[in-house]
Amino acid sequence: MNSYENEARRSAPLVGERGERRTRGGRNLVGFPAVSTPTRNRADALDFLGVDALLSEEERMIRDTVRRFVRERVLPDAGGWFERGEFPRELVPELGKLGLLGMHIDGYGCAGASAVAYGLACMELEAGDTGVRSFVSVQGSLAMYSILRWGSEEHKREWLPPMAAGERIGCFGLTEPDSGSDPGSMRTTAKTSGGDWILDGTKMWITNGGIADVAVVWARAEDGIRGFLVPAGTPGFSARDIHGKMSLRASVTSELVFDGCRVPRDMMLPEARGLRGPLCCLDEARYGIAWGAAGAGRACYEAALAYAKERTQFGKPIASFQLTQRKLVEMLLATNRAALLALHVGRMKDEGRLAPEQVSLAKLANVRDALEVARSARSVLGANGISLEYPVIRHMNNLESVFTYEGTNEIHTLIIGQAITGLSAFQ
Ligand code: TGC
Ligand code: FAD
Repeated sequence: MNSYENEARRSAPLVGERGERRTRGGRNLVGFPAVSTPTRNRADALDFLGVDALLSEEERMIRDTVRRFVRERVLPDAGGWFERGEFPRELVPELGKLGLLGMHIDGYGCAGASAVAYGLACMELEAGDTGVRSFVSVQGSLAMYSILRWGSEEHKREWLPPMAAGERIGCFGLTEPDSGSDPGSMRTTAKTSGGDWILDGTKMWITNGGIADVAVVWARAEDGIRGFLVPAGTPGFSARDIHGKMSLRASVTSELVFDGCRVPRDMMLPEARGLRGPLCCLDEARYGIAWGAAGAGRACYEAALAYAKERTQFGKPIASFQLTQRKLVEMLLATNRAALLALHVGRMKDEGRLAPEQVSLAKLANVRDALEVARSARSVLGANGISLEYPVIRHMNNLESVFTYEGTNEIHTLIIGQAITGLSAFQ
């Protein structure tokens, strides 16, 4: 805040919160009856549409707690983790302590927060780094939610409390080398043998795979697609981390191999039948991603705005050039739209009226917008835009993965297309 703004705040008693003139005893200072003459409201560059005011006090408190955690524990090291291709495993128990793992699950040691509160947490985490939000999404919305939704009571009691505390890590194996957008074509099989299940096949691009204590694995059984819990160390199950990634570098991504992997009969998730099993879990994670992407976009906009005001060329701050202002305003439009959309679908989810195709719209729109914001912010930073000294190139590269995982841009377009036309492009 500059000294002029400081002074304006100090003399505020005569001006109400909404900008209306305050009077003393119903009369103005020269003794005439009070006439309300509203002053001009002003938008805040960092919360232009005042979305903050749409949150409850409790929601703001949760958001601020996660924001502080990100400022203290994520931002100082995020560039280094990305450069070294390192997932900050030491953060896992801290995420558990904050109640962010399985945050919107009720019971079993989980925080039982609202969908909006969970969304706000995803937004703040991804404003730090997509890898941290991805960890939280996979742990809570994919692995833990699969167990909650489709597991037996014993599965829930055994796995959910330690996963909520960050003492155990989960992963979610749906994608295969030849089966990505079309998981219905999966080749991993589950066959019964002597009262056990035998799993054979390969899962690819699995977040947390190499560090997971338990894998939720989707496989084709005689009666269709079923889900299984496979603890790390089970004979016939191995994980190999994927290297050479130029995106999501602060995240473990692995290949899971099942070679005659024998698991006891009761390790099947009894309630999941067919492709609906994994797809219901994807709805949960896609919802969090819509919020997360809004956070990544916001971080890029804020970095670009600050840089443009500081950086001088041709004797002026680059923020004064019309072409730069246009970029900043386009970023502002996108980030405000994203925050409003995320909050809107969050409220719908809390009211129990959010449809999967609406989640697709939010994921598609917010990730696409965040990627555009990141690319534009990168150009505002010039050469510094490619340096890990600034967060922008990291977010930009990370968002390329977010654009692809949990349903690509094209798949969500076709899901929405099917919803509005009644015609499937897939079959
Ligand atoms: P289709 O015939 O349409 O549906 C099969 C059954 O599933 C039901 N269903 C859904 N249920 C809940 N939520 C949804 N979103 C659902 N979509 C479909 C459907 O009602 C049906 O049920 P039933 O009981 O009648 O059998 O299936 P399809 O084979 O035509 O495929 C549809 C398609 C293409 C939309 C789907 O396969 C799809 O979404 N593909 C994208 C795959 C994907 O998103 N993979 C993500 C893997 S996990 C990941 O990326 C984690 S990233 C890490 C991180 O999050 O950080
Ligand atoms: P493909 O399906 O081969 O698609 C290639 C291109 O073809 C895309 O542009 C796609 O949109 C397009 N395409 C495909 N079908 C159509 C169509 N019908 N019409 C038009 N265009 C089409 N998976 C998991 O199961 N668990 C995880 O934890 C996980 N984590 C991941 C982490 C990272 C960092 C990444 C990058 C991926 C992860 N995935 C995970 C996998 C992810 O879900 C898949 O990459 C994604 O579903 C797309 O599959 P694919 O890469 O095989 O691409």
